[in-house]
Amino acid sequence: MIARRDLFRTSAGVLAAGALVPALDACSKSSPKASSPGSSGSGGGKAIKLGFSQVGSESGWRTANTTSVKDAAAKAGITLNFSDAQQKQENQIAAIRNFIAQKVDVISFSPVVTSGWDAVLNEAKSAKIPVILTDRQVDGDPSLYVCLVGSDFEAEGERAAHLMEKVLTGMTGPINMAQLEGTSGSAPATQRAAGFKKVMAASDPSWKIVISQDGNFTRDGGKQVMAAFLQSHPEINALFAHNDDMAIGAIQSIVAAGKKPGTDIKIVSIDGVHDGFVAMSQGQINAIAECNPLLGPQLMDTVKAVLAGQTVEKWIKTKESDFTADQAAAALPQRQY
Ligand code: GYE
Repeated sequence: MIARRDLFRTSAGVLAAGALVPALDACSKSSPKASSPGSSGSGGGKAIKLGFSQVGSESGWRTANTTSVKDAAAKAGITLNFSDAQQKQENQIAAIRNFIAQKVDVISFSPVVTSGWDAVLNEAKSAKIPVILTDRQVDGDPSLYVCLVGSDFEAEGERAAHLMEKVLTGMTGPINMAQLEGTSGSAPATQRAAGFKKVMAASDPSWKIVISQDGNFTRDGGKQVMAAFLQSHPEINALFAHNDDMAIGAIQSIVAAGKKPGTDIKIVSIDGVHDGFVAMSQGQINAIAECNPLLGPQLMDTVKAVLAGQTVEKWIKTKESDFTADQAAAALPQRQY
């Protein structure tokens, strides 16, 4: 039996956090489908079948996450049935039903929005297939999934606000901030906004968010929404974007409006993908709160542990860092996504 501590320490040095739950609590106690630890992979035995429903391909973060999941499954000898939901909840529900019909051993998905999952998760429960959430949370019955492997988005919002405090240090006059929100109803959009607001409320009272809107985590969304913001609110001098891709889209509209991104409009975003780091090294993004998409190895470790009947943490968090523009050029060559 592998010790739990070792199990959740990945090569990236990521540590588990949160409450311990029996891995089979939600689903597979009565009929564990898995074989003993080590039955998958290069040795003998049948490979574990994992059904994975991805949100889509809206951002650089998502692309890196998809690659990480696919690579880690291959490395772990897990047979992956991968399905792309194109940012639509109905596609994810259909994919999960499909996985149930195919009798996969485990289902994992990154829920596009937080609500509306209990019915399909109950179907998985009836089929005794354990469900592991990855990346994003749901707000329904927590007994319907074993655990979540993913980031603390509220903490990311708080970290982004602290970075904004740093970036705005020394600026005089009112701060008229714009916010580009991620997909409405998604965990990262709701929680990043909440974390940011919480810190902001305790910061300089001259800060205000003058406008905030959904840019759907895409470059094009960020570009379109920022163009509209600049029309209606030419006084904007700071931007909080819920991801790098929207910040990069916004930069195009800021330039088109004859302003200098990173100077006339200070920009803080979240993720830390390659293109975000490039924009930061050019001074167009002032700071980034990292959100690590490389969840594949942790997810595969968790899949094996759950099927082996081991106890896992209810929320397996990821370790992340903060970066400001002055650190970007030096950090860029080491970035893994
Ligand atoms: O920040 C964004 C992506 O759920 C953490 O989704 C993820 C977010 C990520 O589209 O770029």
